[in-house]
Amino acid sequence: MTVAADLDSARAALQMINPAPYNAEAPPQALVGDITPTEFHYVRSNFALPTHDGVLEIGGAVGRPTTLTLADLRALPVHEQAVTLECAGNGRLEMRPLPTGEPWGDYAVSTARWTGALLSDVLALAEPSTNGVDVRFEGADHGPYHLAAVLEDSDQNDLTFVRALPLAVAADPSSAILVAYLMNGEPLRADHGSPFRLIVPHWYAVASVKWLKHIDVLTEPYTGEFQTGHYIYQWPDRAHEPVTVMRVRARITDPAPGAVLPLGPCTIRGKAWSGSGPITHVDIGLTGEGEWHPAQVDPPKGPYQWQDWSFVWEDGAVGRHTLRARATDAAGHVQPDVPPWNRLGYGNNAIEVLFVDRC
Ligand SMILES: Nc1nc2c(c(=O)[nH]1)N[C@H]1C(S)=C(S)[C@@H](COP(=O)(O)O)O[C@H]1N2
Ligand SMILES: [Mo]
Repeated sequence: MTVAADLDSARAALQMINPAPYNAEAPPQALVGDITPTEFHYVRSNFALPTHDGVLEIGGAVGRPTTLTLADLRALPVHEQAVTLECAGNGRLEMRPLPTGEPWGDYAVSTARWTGALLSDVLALAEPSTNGVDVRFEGADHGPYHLAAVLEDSDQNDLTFVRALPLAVAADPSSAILVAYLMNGEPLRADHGSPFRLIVPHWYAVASVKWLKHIDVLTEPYTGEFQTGHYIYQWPDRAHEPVTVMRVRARITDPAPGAVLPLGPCTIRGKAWSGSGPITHVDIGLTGEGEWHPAQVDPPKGPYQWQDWSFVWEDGAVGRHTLRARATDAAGHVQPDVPPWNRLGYGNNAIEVLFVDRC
């Protein structure tokens, strides 16, 4: 197949929301299983697909500047884990007033099995300086970015995708950050960051830099368009904050919104996840503002992936019913009723509301 035909077939099952740069939501089937098949995994890219020369360069404040190929990464101890990635803009369309930005519904979330080397092992090869503060991760993708905030170092006509993490987080093996080269057991596809990318569990997926090209240890905190320009919660009434870990959230996967259900017991199912601890409770509301009923929450199948929950609804009468699912995580975070509005529309984890009719 040609490269273009390959791309078209990789994208066929997604709901495209922007052709260039290519952004697409997952179909509802993406949320059914533990693992999202690769062809159903959402895609979010800020620039056109780049070419990557296959070499990862590690430099900056390090004792031993290092270059690594895919073969070098494969030679390091192999780590594999399922990771739920959610775009920080997921759910933006429900915020009012509507923020600018990609018009994501609620399907910019998926879970894949990622395989790679631990970032802490990769960094150790280069011997980061003890006065390192941040680690800067640069993708191979770049181009014009008309949304650029006015930052001193930003050239709107040729920005590169760069993100940073604190060195203490990046160098800690327990952060379980991967330089991943397999997705669901296969080499990464172009849209997902081939030949290798960062996978940062628990963080909104903006941290998981695709087409990883350069890693640099910095002795000053990093500032840049995708770190301190965008991906900031610009709250109307309090200090701005960087977008970091995923906020607690549940989705109802079954029944579908607007479904017409026959009378009799009916099982409501869904997924729930949080970047700050496993999900401890999911509660179901059947009457708008009324009572909550506990759902059964399955234990996590891994530390970085969404959990299943279910609730048997015994006795819905004929007519329209409103369903709500509200998750709580181990840190005690609970989903809010109203989207936490911020100017760029990040982190909408408001309780999902849908209606079904029983007949
Ligand atoms: N190099 C690079 N990495 C990137 C991005 C990008 O535009 N360029 N987008 C980020 C954002 S905002 C998201 S949500 C995830 C999406 O990963 P996926 O396309 O594999 O689902 O990639 C992140 N990594
Ligand atoms: Mo994102």
